[in-house]
Amino acid sequence: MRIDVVSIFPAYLAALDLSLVGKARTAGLLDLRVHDLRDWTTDRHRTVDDTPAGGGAGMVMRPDVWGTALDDVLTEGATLVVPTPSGPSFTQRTAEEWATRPQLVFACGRYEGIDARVAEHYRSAGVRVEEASIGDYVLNGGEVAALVMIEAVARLLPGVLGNPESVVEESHSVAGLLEYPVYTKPPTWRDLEVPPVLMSGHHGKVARWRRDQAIERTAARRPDMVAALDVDSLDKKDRAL
Ligand code: 6GU
Repeated sequence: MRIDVVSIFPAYLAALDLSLVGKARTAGLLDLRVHDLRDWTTDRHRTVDDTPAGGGAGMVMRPDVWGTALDDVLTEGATLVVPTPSGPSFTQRTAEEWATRPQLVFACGRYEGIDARVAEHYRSAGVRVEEASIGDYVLNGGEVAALVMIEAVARLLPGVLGNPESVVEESHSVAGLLEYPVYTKPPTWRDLEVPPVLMSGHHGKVARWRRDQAIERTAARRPDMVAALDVDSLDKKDRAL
């Protein structure tokens, strides 16, 4: 898969050299290219913004600079992602869907955002344009949101995760539950014990305990997810919620 990021702060994306995403790049599983939007400016001051039409506070990113940049970066079949707090929510389902696309191009806006004609133009031209928010809070620009979305997508690419079972386990989050708590050695630490069932070697009991914990945790922390649970996904031994 190819991922391009266009930003006026390309240094924000340096973290993508690290960890799992960095390894995916080195292994040739991910072709990731970070671009400086100012490379497409033509004036002496490398201007990317201007005052908002209709007045008001802040600055808006100019469509002409974005247009020349995106014309250069988009390839056939590309998805243009515009991170914005006013977009629909980015979820694990979004990540799964985007992981199947040939190219994702992230257009990271700053200030009050990118002139709305940019998204409109590429949509009319037949490009898949996806505005997306990573949560109900406001960041200073799309870069950190792009980092979040890229990591969520990259770890789903074939061959990227060392252990594909950890993706399957998470599809418990497909079943709509939070993950159960995890433990390692030592068996006692500061008077706290690893739950004895996990030391029992009884795989059936361990699986049942983990599922109970996942349900309890979800009920306590995310009642909204319990309300949305598909009844058919529950087994007879699942506790009354
Ligand atoms: Cl995608 N961008 C910005 N600027 N703020 C956000 C966001 C995105 N998602 C949540 N807050």
